Formats: sequence, C-alpha cells, structure tokens
Amino acid sequence: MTAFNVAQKILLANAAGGLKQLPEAGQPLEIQFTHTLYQDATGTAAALAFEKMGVDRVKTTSVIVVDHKTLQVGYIDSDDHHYLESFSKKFGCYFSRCGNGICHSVFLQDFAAPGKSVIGSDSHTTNAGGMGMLAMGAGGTDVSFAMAGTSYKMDMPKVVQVNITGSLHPGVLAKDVILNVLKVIGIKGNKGICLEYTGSGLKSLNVADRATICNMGTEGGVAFSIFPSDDVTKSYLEGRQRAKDFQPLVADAGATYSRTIEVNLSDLQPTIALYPRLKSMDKVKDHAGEPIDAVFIGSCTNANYENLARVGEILRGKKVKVDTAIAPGSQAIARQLAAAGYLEIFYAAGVRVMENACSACIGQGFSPASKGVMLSTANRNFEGRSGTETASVHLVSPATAAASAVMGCITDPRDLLGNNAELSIKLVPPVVDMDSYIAPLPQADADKVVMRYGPGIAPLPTLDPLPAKLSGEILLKLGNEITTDHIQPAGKYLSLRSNADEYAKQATFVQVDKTFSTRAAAVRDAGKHGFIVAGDGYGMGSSREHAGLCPRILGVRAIVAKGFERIHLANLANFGILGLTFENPADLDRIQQGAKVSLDMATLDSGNFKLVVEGLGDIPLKLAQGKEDIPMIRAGGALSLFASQQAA
Ligand code: MIC
Ligand code: SF4
Repeated sequence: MTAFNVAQKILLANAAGGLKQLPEAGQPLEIQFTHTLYQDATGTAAALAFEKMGVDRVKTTSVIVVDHKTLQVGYIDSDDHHYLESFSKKFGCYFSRCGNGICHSVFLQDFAAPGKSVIGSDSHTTNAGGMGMLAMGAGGTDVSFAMAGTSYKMDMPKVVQVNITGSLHPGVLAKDVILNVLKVIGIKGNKGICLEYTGSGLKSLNVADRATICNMGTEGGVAFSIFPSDDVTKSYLEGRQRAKDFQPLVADAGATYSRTIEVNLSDLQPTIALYPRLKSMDKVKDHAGEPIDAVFIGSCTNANYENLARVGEILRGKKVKVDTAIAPGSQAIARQLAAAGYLEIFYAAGVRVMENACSACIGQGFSPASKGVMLSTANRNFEGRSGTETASVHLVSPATAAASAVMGCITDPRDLLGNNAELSIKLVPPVVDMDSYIAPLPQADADKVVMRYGPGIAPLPTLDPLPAKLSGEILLKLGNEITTDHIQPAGKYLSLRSNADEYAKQATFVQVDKTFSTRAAAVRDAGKHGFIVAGDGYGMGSSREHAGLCPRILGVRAIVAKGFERIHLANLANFGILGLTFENPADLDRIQQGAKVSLDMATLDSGNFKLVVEGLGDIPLKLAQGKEDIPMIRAGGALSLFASQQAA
C-alpha cells in the first residue's frame, strides 16, 4: 500500500470528483473547497463577481470578514461594509463585523477544521494550514467561483518536508522559526511546492504558532503549508468548544517527500527580516542598539493570545520609549487579554491599543515618519506598504518588538530578560462567542434581504475579447521582484477597491512611475495595446486581483517577465491579460521602455509567440499561463467567458 504524507492525504480528501489517485507533481488537479473566505478589501469586487454568476446561495461554508478598510474616513469604507453585510445575508454566509478581528485570526479560532479545505481572497489564507487544513489564497474571482460550487484548478505541488526537532529557547518564537525557514527556501522560485511540517519538535508548537508558520509560507511563494492534526490540535479545538471538528491527520509511516529541510528549534535565535521585501534574515543581536522610531505589534501573522501575553510580560511595570501600538488579532483575543490583566499592562506601559484589525500592517493608520524606522510583527515589508515611502520597516517577533519598544532601540529580548528567563504567561480560558458573527440566514429570510450598494461601489467593467493581433508599446520596463504593492498600492488607496476605474486612474504603479496611468490610458484611447516587461518574481505578495484588473482597465494586454508568482499569474488570466515569459531571459536587456511592439495571436494555442519589436526584430516568448487558461484569456477574462457560456 502507498504511504501518504499529510499534504497528499488532504489534497486527495478534497479533490473534486472523488479522485482515487493524485497526479504527478506539476500535473493538473482540481479541488472542491469546503470553505471560502473574503475580506473587505478584496471582497467587494469578489462579491460583485459572485453576483454575476447567477447562484442563489453559496455552496461552501463562507465567511466574510471586515478587517482591512477599518479607518472609515468618509462613507466609502462603510458603504463597502454594508454591501458585504447585505451580500452575506442574501447568499448565506457568516459575517464578521468591523472590529471583530482579522480574517485569518477569526477563521482560525472559529471556523478552521482539520481535514477540510479553504480558499480565500487573501494570500495569507494559508494561515489555517496550522490546523491541518488545506488552506490557499487566490484572487477574488477564483474564490467566488469556488463559493458558487466550481472546483478550483491547480497544479499538483511537490511536497517539501520541514522536519522540526528540539524546542525553542525563551525569547525565541514561532515568527523566528518561519523567518529561518524562509532564509533556507528564499522568497521566490517556490511556486510548485508546498511545505509539510513534521518531527518531534511539533509538540512544542501550539496551533497559533503553527498558523504563524503557515501564514508566512506565503512570503516564500509556496502554494500552501500544512501541519498534521494531532493532540495539540485536539486540545486547541476543545478549548474553543469545537471538539467535534477534530479529526486526526498524520503522515503514514514511510511517507516520502521531494526534499527535506531540517530545523532544530534549539538552534534558533531571535531573527530580524530587513526592509524591504524581507531582504535578509539576520540575527537580532547583530543589529542590537540600532535606533528605531516606532513599534507595531499585530497582524494575522502573530497577534494571538499567547504572543500578546508574552508582550504583556515584557512590558509589565515598564514604559515604552518609542511610539508603540498593539492590535490584537480578534476581539476574542482582546477580551482574553483583558481578563488576564494584560490590557491594563499595555496602557500602563504607554502603548496605543488599536482596533482588532489589519491596521498598520497594511498602512491603515500608524504610518511611520519620513525616513523613520519601524519594527513590525507583520509578515510583509514591501516598499511603501506602511504608507510612508521613505520609511524602513523591519519584521520581528512580538517578543523582539516588545523588548525593543522598552529599550527604544533594536533589542534581543534575551538581553532584556536574561538568557534563561522563562516568560510564563497567565493562562485564562479562551473567549468563545459565535454570536459575534451574523450566521447564515434561513433561505426564506435571505430572500427578503435588499442589497445595499453605496455610491462609491462601481459595477465591474465588461472586458472585451483578445484581438487577433496586439499592437502598441512597452509602457514600463521593470526589474525583479515587482510586488502587488508596486503594481496596485493599498494604504491610502485602499478605499478605492470598490471603484476599479478610479483605483486604476489614481494608483496603478504610482510609486514606480507617476505618469503611468495617464500614459497607459492615452495608448488605450488611441486604440493601441499596452505591454509591460519585467524581471523575475513579477506579482509577488498579495492576492489582490486589482493588480490585474486595474492595469487591464488601463489597456494593458500582455506582461512579459522572466518569471511570475502563482496567484498573480492566475489573476492576470482572470482579467484577460497574457502572462508571457522570455525564451531567452537576456532579451529583457535589449527591450527599451517606449518601444513599439506587436504580437500576433495566431500561435496562441501552441503557447509560442514572437514579440515583434520595432527596430530590434523578433523576440521569442512563451505563454506562462496554462493551456486551460487560453479560452478565458481569449474571451477577455473569467467573467467574460462565463457570460459567453451562459449566452450560448
Ligand atoms: C496583504 O497583506 O497584502 C493583504 C492586504 O491582506 C492582501 C489582500 C489585499 O490586497 O486585499 C493579501 O495578502 O492578499
Ligand atoms: Fe491583514 Fe496584514 Fe494579514 Fe494582510 S497580512 S490579512 S493586511 S493583517
């Protein structure tokens, strides 16, 4: 009998059509997700797409969480929230109101279940892998199709084993574990893999720690990460009064992996990921004493009870020396902290206790000063993400962040606590409050719900089919590692998510080239097509599909790069943009911004193209998307294809 690893078991259990045997790595696979997740920044566009699908009620356990656009300055954010609430009631979802918590934190505590599967319109949906769940991020359109009951197409990943031994020293946290794993696997080029955690060290990592580790697998670009479901999982679920959701999920003896990475927890030290893009993972000790201006402790990565209680123990009886903010992951966590007396410690230490939301992680408040240095416990430190283009944000664990806040400079927590200082935290029962959600309404009540569309919500544009020949110009030439925050920044532009035209006009590539949207629109309005050329890792980071939709609105029809990240490449196909790679990567150097180019679609089905560059000749290209994406790209995008199929 074949011995299966956990990743293989969970893929098989959730494969569409009762599949008996998994395909080889790299071959197509379809998943029938049991759960779906929207948040409010990607959710409005995704929900508008769902409405176009003509389905009466969601087919999955669907959770919608308001957590990103919580500033609500002016009516736009609140309008989106009311729209999502009416959508949720109408179509049978769970709705989590503003302030109830971050989508991944509330999903983990109240909905994630071992053996099941979730696809969410947020790249860190991978968080729930800590519960032994198949958990993946995707663009909103893909999530909406899954919600409507359609299976999701992916490639069978290679399963890489991360074998954990030893146990963490005091002051070293799960965040340090994942930063060290990322140090080994790197932050790009991991598209076809998933990570499975095994080994004797797992028992010392609780479910929240495991979620931290799976959350940031996304920064490595892996499809998902997964832990087994064991006694640790069982007692977590019992604590949350969800014992019935437990099912064991462990690898068979003799299960094999494509590669093994060994991590001895006892060897790890507090680690810092330097700005920008987790540039290098250094020991905190090597940066000790460097000045900082602000500290943010929060985000779906690690704002769980145990971590914030540790922060409380570090802050007990002390005052912070720099601006410090703490945003608990959920209201349940905040209430648990209050019950244990930690909120009082935070306030007494001079900390700003923020809303239970994404907050400073995505530049929604608490932006650092110009040229400032912020330590953050979040998972991303892309350029400009904090809301301050000139500031540097370094990523650390909550313990390092708290110790540094107390000292006013980068500090290894062990230097404050002493090497053997065990941080014993107060254990109080977790807060379970399912009434903090609006549960799915019975169908008769759902039928009566009137949808609320605020004036800021614009309908999704209708996208036209791919012409027989694209001709236009190279609008932008870019380097490596262009993130979705470069393409379509969040921060102060987040409110525009429900009006894609305006979001495109004001924000697309604004941090890279302020003239981009005007130039692109001029080319589009002249009846020509826009092209972008770039290096490797194009589209890394967020699952935000506006990074595909907005360039498309501005007339971009093809992006030629040395390599793409998985979710973004799928989003490009969903909006009818060709993702192409160079046959000879060195050709990128020969192409200039502004060059006049054309691309004949006659060879689209073969996947091979020649980009004709005026004055330079032909450059051979390959389609980066799969053959199965071709009908969608031809039709102009996923919804255009869907509409044409309905009409036929
Ligand atoms: C992020 O962390 O970048 C976000 C904001 O949560 C995104 C989703 C978005 O852009 O709305 C993500 O990770 O997918
Ligand atoms: Fe929110 Fe930040 Fe987590 Fe994204 S990474 S879901 S912005 S807390």
